Amino acid sequence: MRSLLLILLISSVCIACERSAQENSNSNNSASAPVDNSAGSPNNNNSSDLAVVDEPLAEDELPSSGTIEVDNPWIRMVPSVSPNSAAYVSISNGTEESVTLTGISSQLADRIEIHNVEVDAAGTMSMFEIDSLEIEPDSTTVLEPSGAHIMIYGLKEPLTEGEMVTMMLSFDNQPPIPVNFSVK
Ligand SMILES: [Cu+2]
Repeated sequence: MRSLLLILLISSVCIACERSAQENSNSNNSASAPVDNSAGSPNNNNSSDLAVVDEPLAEDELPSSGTIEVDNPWIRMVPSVSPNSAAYVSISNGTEESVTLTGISSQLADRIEIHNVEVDAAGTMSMFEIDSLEIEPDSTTVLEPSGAHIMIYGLKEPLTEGEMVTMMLSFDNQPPIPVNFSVK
């Protein structure tokens, strides 16, 4: 029964994820339409220059920072009736030693766990708690929808779209890092 509930929950999270990805791409399309209409204007050239500048460096070109860095931290917006949500973030280990994420704490919720997902032979995805998540030296571990994630149980207050929520990431051999997650 418990695992059935988990499966239902992860499927609804995945469906919500796909829907929001679709909405994003739709809104991107409509936002870019006016630019297409003004083809040949100087603005058009500027935007393509910017696109080149914005292109992220390949992972192996990133300078070694010597520290732990996070990118794109966000929490999934859920309706106020939903007590649970999930959070995602990319964690880069710029140190020369392997670093292990050991936990997440916040006033936001009753319980926060690190989860991973697996797909069985029938293609059914389920999620399960893991004690920790290792990040190799000079590498980035991405927590993302349909992959490893931060599971949030028992929200103390409903989430508000656009708000920032601080959660503390703890590691085995590094000081804890406070991270501002944006609700979206
Ligand atoms: Cu989960």
